[in-house]
Amino acid sequence: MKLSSLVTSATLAVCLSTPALAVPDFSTLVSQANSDGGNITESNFHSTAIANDALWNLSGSSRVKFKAEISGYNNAMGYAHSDGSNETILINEGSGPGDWFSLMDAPNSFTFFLHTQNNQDHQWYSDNSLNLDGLDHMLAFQRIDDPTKFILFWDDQYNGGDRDFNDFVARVDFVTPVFEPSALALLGLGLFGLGLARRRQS
Ligand SMILES: [Ca+2]
Ligand SMILES: [Ca+2]
Ligand SMILES: [Ca+2]
Repeated sequence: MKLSSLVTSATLAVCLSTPALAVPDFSTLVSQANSDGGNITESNFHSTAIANDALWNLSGSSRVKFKAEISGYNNAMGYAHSDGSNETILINEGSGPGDWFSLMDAPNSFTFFLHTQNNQDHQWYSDNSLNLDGLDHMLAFQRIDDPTKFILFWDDQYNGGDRDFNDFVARVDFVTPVFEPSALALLGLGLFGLGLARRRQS
């Protein structure tokens, strides 16, 4: 075996054995955002990210505000239609940390999106299926005293990057995530329907 192919195999083996980077816990996310002026009170939020954060509906006077950014790229955030079209930017890292911006022009069932000014000008969506790398780029944590209020943590790098989820942090008020039944729930519903049909027949 040539040295070059040995090196290639060794590199491949190292790459394959590198474990996926762990997503930081909520405490870490909050303290990092606060080190950049985020001003987030950790105890106000549930510490586990919600499972269904792909699509959202308006609920009252929906609004967003910029919190923090720890990233080498310039990022801006807004919303898009559920298919990723009609992207509209509302906030960026230059937005005043206390300034709210209205989400009221967003359609129902919209996806949040992050525009990353890197060489490729990547667009990341809360709906993972729209992402070029198919990965999760946004975590949403719900306020304990108000289920329509959330804090969003984004990761802006293609293909996983460092998975630090502090590349853009925003608050969002008066929105509700669109419920997406899991595959298991759908299977359960199907079996339930089958059971009903059998009962009717007998
Ligand atoms: Ca970062
Ligand atoms: Ca997500
Ligand atoms: Ca990152």
